[in-house]
Amino acid sequence: MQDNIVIQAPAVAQKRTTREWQQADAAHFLHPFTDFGALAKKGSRIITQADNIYLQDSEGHRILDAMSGLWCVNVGYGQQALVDAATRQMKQLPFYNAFFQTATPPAIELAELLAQVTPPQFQHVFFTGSGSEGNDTVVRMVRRYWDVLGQPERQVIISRKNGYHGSTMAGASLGGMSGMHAQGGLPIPNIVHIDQPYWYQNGQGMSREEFGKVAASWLEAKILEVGPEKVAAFIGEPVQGAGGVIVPPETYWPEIQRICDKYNILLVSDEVICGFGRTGRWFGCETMGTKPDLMTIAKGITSGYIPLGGVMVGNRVAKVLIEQGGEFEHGFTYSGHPVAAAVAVANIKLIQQLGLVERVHNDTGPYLAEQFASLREHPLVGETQTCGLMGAVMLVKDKAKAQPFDGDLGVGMLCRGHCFGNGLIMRAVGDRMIIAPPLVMTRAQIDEMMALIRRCLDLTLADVRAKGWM
Ligand code: PXG
Repeated sequence: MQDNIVIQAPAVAQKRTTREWQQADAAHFLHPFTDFGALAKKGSRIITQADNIYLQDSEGHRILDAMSGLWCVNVGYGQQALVDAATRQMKQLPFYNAFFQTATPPAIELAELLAQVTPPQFQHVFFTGSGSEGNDTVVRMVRRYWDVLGQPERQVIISRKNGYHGSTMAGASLGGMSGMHAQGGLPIPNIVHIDQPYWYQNGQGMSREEFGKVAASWLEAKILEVGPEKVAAFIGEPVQGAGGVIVPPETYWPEIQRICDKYNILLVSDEVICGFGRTGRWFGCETMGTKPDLMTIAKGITSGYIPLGGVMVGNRVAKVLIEQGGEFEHGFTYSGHPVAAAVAVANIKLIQQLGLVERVHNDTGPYLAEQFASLREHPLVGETQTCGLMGAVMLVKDKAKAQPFDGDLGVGMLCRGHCFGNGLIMRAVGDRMIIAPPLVMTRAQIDEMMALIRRCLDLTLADVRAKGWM
């Protein structure tokens, strides 16, 4: 006999009005990266459902989600295969841990599948619940690696200003966001930063290729400043996502790889955004031509349908930890969560079946690049960049001089407001307008998105002129 009391739980009380949702939200829900007081006064936008690349809010508005939720819904919304995988696994075994010499079939199957779709040096994975936990794991694992090898002084991890690696203590420390460092006593010790490879802002007067090499040389300078015998690893996103879709010059990453090799330093590729097809290859490091020792993964691994992250551990590190490491004293309740793993397996298989990586590489990626390049004719647009299905449009005051607007004017936020008002989700990072749409997006949907982007740029231009800012 089964003791469980079966209650027919109602779905969320969808009957409430927008105002009622907003009031309850303001009364109880502290949102991430949000000015709590300001949002409580203004009221949240309530998203109630979604399908394919479109969201719907509580007022019935249809919105084209050009940010894939938060860089994660790679297969788009409403994929039944993922829902079925979660349902089946929840019924069979909703949870068991992987701590005490146990494992569950979905986690094993996912580990095996990841070894197939990642570059060949990766045969092992350490699961976490998020990208931030993945990067905390990276910090502990690289320090442990050098410790086991008898070089405990190799503690320093070099990362980049304006990089984003998450919001835990180590993740935020690795990240180069000054606003985050200003809260909570960050960075933690032995994490140092170099400047980002942002050609449009810092490389004017040089070709992109020249600048790429100069920006990479900052890594070597930092290694020499710290002392090569103290440096454990370098970490970076192949393309900086949250920093504003900063696509580095083609010369940058090969030079970074050369420098890491020269000083025997571990290279870590944070693939939380760039992984699982975003750049038109399975992983961003393949697009950039590097061979990392570790890769952080999350987001697109489940297309955001359920939280999951991890670290792919390359043979160089895995061999040392497995053969000489003893117990690695690190892990999370949800490391290898069976339901999350089952959804990830279904998601990766769906990406394969739909040929999404190839589609982005051969078709929609190049098409988006062409469309974004055509935006450069617009009076507000200083530069555009794309990589696979991610893109950025930089709004500037004077195109000829590459002169930005005064940051306090909030031109990017103005443009974002027009996007919201016109049924398009696009993010503003300062005055850089960015997109990372679901990889299922078709050419016709790219056309639809471009028409909305053009309209919003025109509306922003009209505002900026009316205010006399340009
Ligand atoms: N690394 C990278 C490269 C990321 O983009 C993380 C790690 C952390 O992952 P979790 O799962 O812990 O959030 C991220 C997350 C934004 C934005 O505003 C970007 C992220 C998260 C929240 C907001 O673009 N990326």
